Amino acid sequence: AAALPVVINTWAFRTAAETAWRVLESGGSELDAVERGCGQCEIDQCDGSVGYGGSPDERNCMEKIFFGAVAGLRRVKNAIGVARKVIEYTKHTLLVGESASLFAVRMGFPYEDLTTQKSLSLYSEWLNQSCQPNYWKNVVPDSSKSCGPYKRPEKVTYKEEQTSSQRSVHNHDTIGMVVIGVNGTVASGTSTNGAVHKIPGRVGDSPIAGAGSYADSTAGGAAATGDGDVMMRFLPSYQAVEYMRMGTDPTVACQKVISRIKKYAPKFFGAIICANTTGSYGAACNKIPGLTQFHFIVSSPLLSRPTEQA
Ligand code: SD4
Repeated sequence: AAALPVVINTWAFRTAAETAWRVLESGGSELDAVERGCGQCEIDQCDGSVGYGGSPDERNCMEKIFFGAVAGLRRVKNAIGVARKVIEYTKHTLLVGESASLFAVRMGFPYEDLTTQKSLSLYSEWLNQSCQPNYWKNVVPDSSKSCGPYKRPEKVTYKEEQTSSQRSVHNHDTIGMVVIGVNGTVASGTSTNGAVHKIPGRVGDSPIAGAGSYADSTAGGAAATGDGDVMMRFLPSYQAVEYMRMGTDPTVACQKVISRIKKYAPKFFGAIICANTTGSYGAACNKIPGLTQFHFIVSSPLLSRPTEQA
């Protein structure tokens, strides 16, 4: 379908889609729509894992060649709002960690505890499952010992790197959104808590330009979700936009991006959405057990209300 404007977002995050659409209807810019749409997910804690009360976080926000992102932001809820301030008030692209939080505070965002009952119980459940290697590589935990979180066991034996994703496919913790305005202006953004039980310091794909999302008003926009540790090596959002620039149909562009990653990581968990400046859109995912269908939401004048597709 091609009619403008178009709002497309990852997963069945309906309130985000509706918020972004309302922003456009009331005369807001494409970037406003992305910021408020993704921001709605931060408020709603979409799927229990975007926004506060999840594991540490990362996000981004971009328009044309403007890009602003924060990663490893702590104790600030509205990360995509902070990313927007990076665009508006700085010449930088990416701020990280406690210093990013400090920047947020200087911009007037509240600095607060983001822990919730849910995040506490997620954490204590995980603590009780002894010796989970999680994101460590080449480590087989010694089952006779309790490893505790983030501790590389003293006694290690080596094994092949896991090719399958360690992430649960039910762990949809990223909203990615692409907005194409009536005049073809493109904006995109993401917000996520990243990977659950990650090694502190980990930054995923979401706040990285061209990985988590990409937007270019001369071609289109794209946003990715899934195993960022694998996906960010391929800059999938940039690749999808470049395919569309060459005239590739958005669905085919998404499929090509996914199959390229698949060549190197056959079992990776991930999906991508994209839309071009005429309003045509597409999506693709890697079909793995547990993710046979990837849901996303499209809003356009051709659809009476935000429509979930798979
Ligand atoms: C990450 N890409 O930090 C994110 C996670 C995600 O659905 O998209 N989950 O790796």
